[in-house]
Amino acid sequence: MTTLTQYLKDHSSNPAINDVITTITDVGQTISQLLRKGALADILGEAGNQNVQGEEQKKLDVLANDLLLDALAKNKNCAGVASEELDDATPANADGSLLVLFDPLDGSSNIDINMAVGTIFSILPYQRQGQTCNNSDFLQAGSEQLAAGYLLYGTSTMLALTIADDVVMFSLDPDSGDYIMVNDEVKIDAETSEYSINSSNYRYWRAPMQQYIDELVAGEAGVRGRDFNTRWVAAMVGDVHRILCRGGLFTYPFDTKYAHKAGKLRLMYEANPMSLLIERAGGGATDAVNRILDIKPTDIHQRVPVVLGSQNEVDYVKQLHLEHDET
Ligand code: AFP
Repeated sequence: MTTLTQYLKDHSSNPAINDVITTITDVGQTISQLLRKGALADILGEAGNQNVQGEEQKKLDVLANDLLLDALAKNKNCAGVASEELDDATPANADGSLLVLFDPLDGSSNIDINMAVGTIFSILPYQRQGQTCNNSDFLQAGSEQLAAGYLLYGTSTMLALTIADDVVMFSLDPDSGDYIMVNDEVKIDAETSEYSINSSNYRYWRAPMQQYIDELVAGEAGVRGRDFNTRWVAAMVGDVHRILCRGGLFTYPFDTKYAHKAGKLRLMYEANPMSLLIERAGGGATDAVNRILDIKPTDIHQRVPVVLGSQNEVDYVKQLHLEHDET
């Protein structure tokens, strides 16, 4: 039985990364306990204010954010934090070598209906040790990430993590508080017949994405020659977890629903960490055409269209977009 602590000792040569991951997963245990209490802990419902995204914050959004922020501010290896819930980056310890970005509670619209939610985190190098960090220090491409992962607060609490070339999964033992390894080499099949998309946005998609979904819906009678199945958790962390477990394609594509948004998902603390996990598990992750991990960010809250999962489907979506754009 391998614990997270043992795994980090055996597979990570950077004690600072081990320390920060331990801080994040310790807070994850507290968030998991709070979620288990649910309505009994008076933590459900709206917090009564909006975040930088203009989204109504849930009480647990704020609580999870504050728990992570407080814990990381005390971690000497953390130079600063960027959160979905905060307008700007928060400096921590100037001598720290790491920057941490997170979505403290992804899928928070699921909280009040007792559905899966999660914490997504990304760890970047801090290049200006000794100086107070600012937003621009975080604007590094996803390929620069030193580690990434998520905690999924589902029927059990699970951790997916990549610190080297592979992806591993742990399950939290609520009795001991240990994260116990349950998968030491997560791999995604290139082929799949399962996809995730919020189809109510169909009329806002670009033509090649409409064509792609039309072909999946046509199933065996259409050009794809086989039937497909859909799943939509409405929490990226739940859809990505399913894909890491059994393959599939997840997309929140470019849409014209809100003119000023390229898509709904955020690059720095949703798309980048999830793309690193998916690629290292053998899948693909693009904005429909370009590799997400290559995108040079311009803002810590910028949004990006996302197509990720089983490689053959990610490639086919890219092919349809390139063919359409060539006509
Ligand atoms: P919330 O955190 O506001 O619930 O949004 C979750 C999310 O960013 C992502 O996790 C989901 O995949 C996606 O939004 C769901 O979006 P729709 O509510 O438009 O389906």
